[in-house]
Amino acid sequence: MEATAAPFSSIVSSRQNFSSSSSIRASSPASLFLSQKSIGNVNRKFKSPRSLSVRASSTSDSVVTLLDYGAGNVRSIRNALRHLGFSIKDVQTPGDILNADRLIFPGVGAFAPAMDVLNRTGMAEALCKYIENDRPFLGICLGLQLLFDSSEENGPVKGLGVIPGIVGRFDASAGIRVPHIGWNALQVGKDSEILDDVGNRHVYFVHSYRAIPSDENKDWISSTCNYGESFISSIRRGNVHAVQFHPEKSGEVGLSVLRRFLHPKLPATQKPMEGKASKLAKRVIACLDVRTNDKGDLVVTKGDQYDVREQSNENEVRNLGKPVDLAGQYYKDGADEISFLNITGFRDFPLGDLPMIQVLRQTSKNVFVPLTVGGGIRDFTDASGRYYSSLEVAAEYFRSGADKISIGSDAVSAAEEFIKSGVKTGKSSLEQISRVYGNQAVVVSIDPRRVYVNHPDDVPYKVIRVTNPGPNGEEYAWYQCTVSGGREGRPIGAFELAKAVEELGAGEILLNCIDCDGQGKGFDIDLVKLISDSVGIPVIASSGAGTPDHFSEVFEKTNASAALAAGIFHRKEVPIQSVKEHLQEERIEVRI
Ligand code: 1PR
Repeated sequence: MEATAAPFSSIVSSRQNFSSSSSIRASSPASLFLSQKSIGNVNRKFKSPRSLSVRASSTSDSVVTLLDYGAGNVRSIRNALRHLGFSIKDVQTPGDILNADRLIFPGVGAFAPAMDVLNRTGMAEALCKYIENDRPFLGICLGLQLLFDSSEENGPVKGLGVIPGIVGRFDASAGIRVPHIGWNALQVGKDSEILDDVGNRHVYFVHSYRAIPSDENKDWISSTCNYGESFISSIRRGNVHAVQFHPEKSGEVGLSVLRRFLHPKLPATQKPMEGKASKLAKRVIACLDVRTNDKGDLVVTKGDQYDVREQSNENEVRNLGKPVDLAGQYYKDGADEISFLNITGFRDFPLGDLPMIQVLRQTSKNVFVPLTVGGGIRDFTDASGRYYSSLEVAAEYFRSGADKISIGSDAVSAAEEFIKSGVKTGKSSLEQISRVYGNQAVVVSIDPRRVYVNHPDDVPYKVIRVTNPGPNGEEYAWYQCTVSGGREGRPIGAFELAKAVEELGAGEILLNCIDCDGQGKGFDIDLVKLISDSVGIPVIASSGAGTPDHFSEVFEKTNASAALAAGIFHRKEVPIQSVKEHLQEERIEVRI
């Protein structure tokens, strides 16, 4: 049976609660997790871990204890555990840690606030004791990093000190994009057991910080991964495991990692496969543009150059299926990621009638790859005068199963303001959300339109020489950003916007192109090259895919990290697997 008591996160993150807007507005990362007031309450509730002894395993084999301190999306791990037939007991006191039969710690958010919560609540001490006693433990992502001596993330900040070493940031000057987002294969070293089914299959990473192998920690290392350098992707000593990747987001192979942790005696189905060095795989993303049609149903739609209405007398919104069903299908078909864009979010407040929240909750029950949601993320005051911060909107999306949120129109305003003033106010939705949830959780969606010019000096924006001249033989163009679903052009180019949002904290760019959208003639290579060469964060090429060749073209000619398509998948013209197979034939690394 599922524990009925509220999780630890609901005690410590009551400030994140949807009804407490004012407290969130003023929050810093640490204070978001634990206000002074709530620290007092929490501490009063906890007994000292010293007073508790570790008891022998006695509870049901189908219960797993989860340490959730409320900093992000742990819905996915909950869903994965339920999917595997386990029920969850949430940690509420340090004693719950010490008494756990198996403990999963899916660390999310930043190192410093996480350590702050663990130290203040007595959880740090209980965790160390639990691990010292070689009790079954699985740390995930930050749950691995916190085991080390310290981290440079907003630090140095002291960690739990279980494993020797310092967690540092990936070095972007080595020519890699930071954050490390995507699918990599592992080099599996010593017998790790939980990685027995992984072999050379890819698993999903999303992080900017990593621990480096050294003589001091080599006995702990069970696998490494290569991203510009070799870093620690998993550790194992006795019953203590931790992984830098996200098993709950790594599809079937990730579920097998969890299954093996939960059933340690599971016989090996085959000789454990050896991993091999790999490059970060290029991602293939399925995008679902979602809106309510004229009958009031939430549908997946798809436009031609952003016009989503049929060219019939009725002029209705094109209906290509149901969001949850299609997302489930694309997961089974091998999509590396799924994006939901609430395309009328700019006029309908996303938390107004919660349709996207329901879509996320339902989808995340059965889809174990990353989910991004966008549309309407901004500060908002409703008709009754109630103010909602964009942070609240994002928090609700993360709680409902999103791994990343995507900001469109509001990021354009933030970039315009930043370019004009040269000052980072820290108040834009982009800045606030990336500060609290990390920049890897924030995508900026750009909706540019090509504007041809005769001469590079014709406009004060970045102009490029285009491969195909304009209608009047123009050899140059700039890419004008738009807002409100392409309805309004703004005085800022895609190049200027991309540079500005990277500085403001975006972790990734979703680069659409209105001219190419729905045309099936290929991505705008000029645009994708311009932007992916200009920023150090991953760029997702979007708009125009019509054949598998278009995917290999964009990966061969530009530095895009991922390519996204909608129409060809919705209309079943090209299966996702055909795209993957084609990329493999072209020797482009993908997750199969
Ligand atoms: O501005 O923060 O509310 O976000 C609104 C979001 O909705 C933005 O991400 C914006 O791109 C998206 N959006 C708004 N209107 C439309 C529309 O189509 N009328 N969809 C829209 C944009 C573009 C792609 C599309 C690709 C691939 N969709 O995401 O899926 O172009 O299509 P294809 O493969 O069929 O060519 P905010």
